[in-house]
Amino acid sequence: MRVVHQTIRNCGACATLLMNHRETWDLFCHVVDNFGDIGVGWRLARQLAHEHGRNVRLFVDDLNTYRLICPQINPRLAQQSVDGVQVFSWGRQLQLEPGDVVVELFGCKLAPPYVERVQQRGPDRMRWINLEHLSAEPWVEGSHLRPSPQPGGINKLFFFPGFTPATGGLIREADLLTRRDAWQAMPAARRIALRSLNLPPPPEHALTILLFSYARDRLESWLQSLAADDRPTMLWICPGPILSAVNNWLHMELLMGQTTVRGSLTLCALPYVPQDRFDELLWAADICIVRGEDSFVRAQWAARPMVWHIYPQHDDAHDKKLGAFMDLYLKDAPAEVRDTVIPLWTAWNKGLDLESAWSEFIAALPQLRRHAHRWCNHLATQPDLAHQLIVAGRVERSSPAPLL
Ligand code: TRH
Repeated sequence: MRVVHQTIRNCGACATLLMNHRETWDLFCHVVDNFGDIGVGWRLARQLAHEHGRNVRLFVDDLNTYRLICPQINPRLAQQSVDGVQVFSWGRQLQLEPGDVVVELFGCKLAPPYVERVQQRGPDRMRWINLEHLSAEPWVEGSHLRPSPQPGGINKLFFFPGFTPATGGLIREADLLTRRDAWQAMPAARRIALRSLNLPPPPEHALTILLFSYARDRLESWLQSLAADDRPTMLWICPGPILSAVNNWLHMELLMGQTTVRGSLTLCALPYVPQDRFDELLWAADICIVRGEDSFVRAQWAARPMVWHIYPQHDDAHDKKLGAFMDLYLKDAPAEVRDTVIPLWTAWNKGLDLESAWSEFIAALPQLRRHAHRWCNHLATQPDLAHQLIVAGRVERSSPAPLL
């Protein structure tokens, strides 16, 4: 509540709006696979409720997956209040009147009776937004905020997150970078976080790596080289198929919460952790190996050297997306950064041998760290996604041409 009041004090327009009417925002999240869909939905729902004072209703079709990153969720309940957000099972949309703003995440399909009620309310009384996937491709700027006419005269607005001012930006809580800095300035915070996950304290000078990638080929030779290295490495392995790949190399089953050592390499299998704890792991690591969308964005806010394992698509569309992001990320980067990021990210994504690209990357860590900070500070000069979504939810949009 304190955050809400502070935001209200800082934003006259929001204050007027809130005094008159507390808007209800309906967010819809269909969990396709993994955690990215609910990861984005949950993060955004909390920010809209906490910082913007919206009455947020989050409809989710897979509460079991949701619970893994938010343990307060009871998958048996059709309706529950968690951290200031009303969480509904998917089917509850059939019984409820639509809110003032409806946000479909990633083009998920709403139930026809709910859509009919949206159409009945009409364009003057509500907004309908499709929050799209994140991409650094240049066409995103031209498609952001384009309306798509729907039967019943209401437009659906396409909202594209992105990395440039002409896009919808990235999710970033108002206090995120301050919290990160305060946390990193307190060695005790790191110690407590690691201890609470049963992780052994890293030896001095050890390299710490958070591994949250998709499964990939040729992981074994990389693990072998870490084990043979002079410098100790701690590998914090997130649950999922990547752990099975590590287990193949270990010839044993490392269970969640367990640790084992091979030469210079200490391998720790993490349990699922709530999103805020996940952020702390990114802040605690020297290198973040991340994937998909949300962890990829959070690693950028962590301002850490990172490797991005992009979500693989059947038609290889991900190659273009990866290239487009590297172009932006490395545009003003020093040569050592470009020359180490491109080979390692390419090798990681294509399942190639990693050893030479990895050792070059490690040799450039100080420059990579500086670059990660510069990039994070640059991104932070742009308005965050929730703020832009609020604006998109209230502005009359008649001028841009429809998106066909
Ligand atoms: O899990 P992801 O691969 O998710 C997605 C989905 O596959 C989605 O369908 C696809 O559209 C998208 O990628 C591109 O990766 P992502 O996006 O990084 O989401 C992971 C989320 O899970 C993120 O919010 C962090 C959270 N998380 C935790 O909170 N705790 C954990 O222990 C772990 C492992 C993850």
